[in-house]
Amino acid sequence: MPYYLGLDSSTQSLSAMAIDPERGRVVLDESINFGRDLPHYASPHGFLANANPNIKHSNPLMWVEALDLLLSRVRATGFDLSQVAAVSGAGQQHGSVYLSTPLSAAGKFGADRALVDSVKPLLSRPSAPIWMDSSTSAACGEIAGAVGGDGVVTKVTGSRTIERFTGPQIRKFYREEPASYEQTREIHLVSSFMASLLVGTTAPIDLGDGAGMNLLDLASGSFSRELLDATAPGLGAKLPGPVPSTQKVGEITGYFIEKYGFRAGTPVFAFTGDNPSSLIGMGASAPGTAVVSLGTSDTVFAAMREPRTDPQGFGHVFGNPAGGFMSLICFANGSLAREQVAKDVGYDWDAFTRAILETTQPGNSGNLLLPFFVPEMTPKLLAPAAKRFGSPAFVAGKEPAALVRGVVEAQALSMQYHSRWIGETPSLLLVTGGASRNRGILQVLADVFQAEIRTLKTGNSSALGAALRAAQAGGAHDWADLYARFAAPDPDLQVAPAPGTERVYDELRARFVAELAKLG
Ligand code: ADP
Ligand code: XUL
Repeated sequence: MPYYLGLDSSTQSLSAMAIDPERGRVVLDESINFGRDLPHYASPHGFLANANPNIKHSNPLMWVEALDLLLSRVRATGFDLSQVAAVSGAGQQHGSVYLSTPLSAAGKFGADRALVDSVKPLLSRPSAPIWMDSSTSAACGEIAGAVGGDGVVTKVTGSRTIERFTGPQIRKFYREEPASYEQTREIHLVSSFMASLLVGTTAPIDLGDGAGMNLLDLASGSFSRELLDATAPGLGAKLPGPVPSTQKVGEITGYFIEKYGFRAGTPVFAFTGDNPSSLIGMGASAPGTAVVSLGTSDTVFAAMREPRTDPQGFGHVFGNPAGGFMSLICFANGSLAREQVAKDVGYDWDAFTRAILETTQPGNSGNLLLPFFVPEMTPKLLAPAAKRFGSPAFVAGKEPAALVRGVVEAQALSMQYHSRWIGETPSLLLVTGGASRNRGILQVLADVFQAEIRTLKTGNSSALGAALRAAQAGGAHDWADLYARFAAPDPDLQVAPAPGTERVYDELRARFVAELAKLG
């Protein structure tokens, strides 16, 4: 005792993890899968179907209902929430929630009814655009144009204007639904929205996640007046924050005390983005360690030694919750692309792994695939481009094992090629996310990056990072101590590059890059 609780509101699930720092133990690890546990939201992968592949929205009420369901499950396990000394959390980045009544003016959530019934009347927009959305190119152009170009946006915010980032998403809403925008009094990121629910009032956006909005001036740590004006009228008044990631944003509200047994006065610390939270959960908040996260999206990130931006325009600078900044590059074709190939060839994950480790060889006998099954942000492709090159049988889609290796090799090549700007040539890569338990994928990463691969025992580094942040901010534990107890690499899992693979992937990389260039 005491325990520290971290919540992670990700694309496909909401998780709760609690730690006991004194004993160095994870004492709670529960999850709600939106598709499986809340099927009435018709979001098998956490987002709503849309005929336009560039539009990806979720119903924010699904996240609200998931919070009630998660906490009732936690209670049902017998876990005593009154032992929780502090809470923090994380959310999928960039997504935005629009409210006609600020949470600070909404009144108390009644414990006599479901949270979702109290929140529903507050929304000014029924759906929330999420990070997978790529429908805002016009808004990006307008914002960049108004402030003197993407060079200026990059200098101020660490990223050029990016379709999935919150500013362009807000501008699109303002342009297409001006009356609803006018009615909107408060706009949240997923992270600050979830924190607001817990404290029953408006919780501010933190600097870690706020940096993914195309609105934050990294140098001053405040929203840029020029970018606010270029995005939508009156926007500054609708955005709470930004605040440092270590800030207390309130105390747990009566609803959760009455319903689930939290202790009155439990502090809640700012929620951040899932990637900044993972940086902490991987024990990687000091420069020198690169992390690959294989979740719904694949990301590569590292704490920054010095300010730098991606000359190709795909990478980003976010706030490091432990102070300073982190670099990140994100790939939309992550787990869902791997799942698509597995489904197409009829393999489960075991067969998928065997296809890589037993049936095929590094370099895939010269077969090469472009892994863009859905619109991609790195490189920017608004239309899918899953092309195959190599033997006639492979091109015809008739070599199941080679297709499996093909998608994983191409994703690893793309990650490595597009993360060169980060300036770390890692000899050690820490890997996390749902797919990090797959030995086949880890071996390909080791071979392509020519780096040793380690994972942590805890697969959900974003939820763990949230629990560690609660412990650091709420319990005066220091990072080094927490990392030693919770973020040490799994001693049983260590994957090294196979001999001879460097040359194989130098050749394949050259072909991959040449095919990418042809996509324009
Ligand atoms: P997110 O946090 O973005 O919701 P997770 O990190 O929880 O995502 O990862 C979920 C994904 O992990 C699933 O979509 C699934 O494709 C993938 N996954 C789970 N187990 C395996 C496995 N053994 N091999 C490869 N991928 C896996
Ligand atoms: C990062 C990004 C995704 C989301 C979802 O820029 O868009 O990684 O945070 O996990």
